[in-house]
Amino acid sequence: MRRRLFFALWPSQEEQRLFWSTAQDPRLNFSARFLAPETLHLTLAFLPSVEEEQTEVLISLVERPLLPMILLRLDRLLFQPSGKEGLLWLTAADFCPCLAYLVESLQKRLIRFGLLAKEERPFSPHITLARRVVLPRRPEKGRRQPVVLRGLAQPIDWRVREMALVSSETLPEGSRYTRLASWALPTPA
Ligand code: 2AM
Repeated sequence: MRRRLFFALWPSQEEQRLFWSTAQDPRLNFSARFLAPETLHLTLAFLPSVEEEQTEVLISLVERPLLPMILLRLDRLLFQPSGKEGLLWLTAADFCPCLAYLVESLQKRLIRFGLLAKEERPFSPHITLARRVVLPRRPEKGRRQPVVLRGLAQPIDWRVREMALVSSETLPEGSRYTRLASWALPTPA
């Protein structure tokens, strides 16, 4: 059986609630399908079709000493166009190079072991907070361009503690995520 898997940075429950709350702002006047707080995460690598037997190989590819310390300052809500609607992303003006390092080293290993085709989309770190977002007014010009909806009055410093390998199933009520493995990231002493 084939499964849809992904590697992600996984927040604690408190962090998930904090991320979720950034979008609960009455000034953000749009229609959307908000995701449940306990599903929020930052995807590092997406593997759309993996044979179940390959899961152990995938887990063994991650070597704990290669995991960097990661601190992310999340500071903005972005509308990311997607077809006729869009996505609401919690993201940042700048990301620590440690994140690109982690993604590149993961991708290299996944490609080397034939588990990932060459990644076509440039990595654009984000936490999706809502799907099917329809803005009341969307600029005609540059309809495919992302729009910064607002900066956070108080940026969130996310000291990432966990990376996970997660399976994703699509159900009528939304995606169901199951963590198959997780790794602790180093944190300052
Ligand atoms: P998203 O948050 O940007 O939608 C499980 O579906 C996770 O994998 C989601 O976080 C989703 O990212 C990501 N994902 C789904 N389809 C993808 C694709 N084609 N390429 C990269 N990431 C994808």
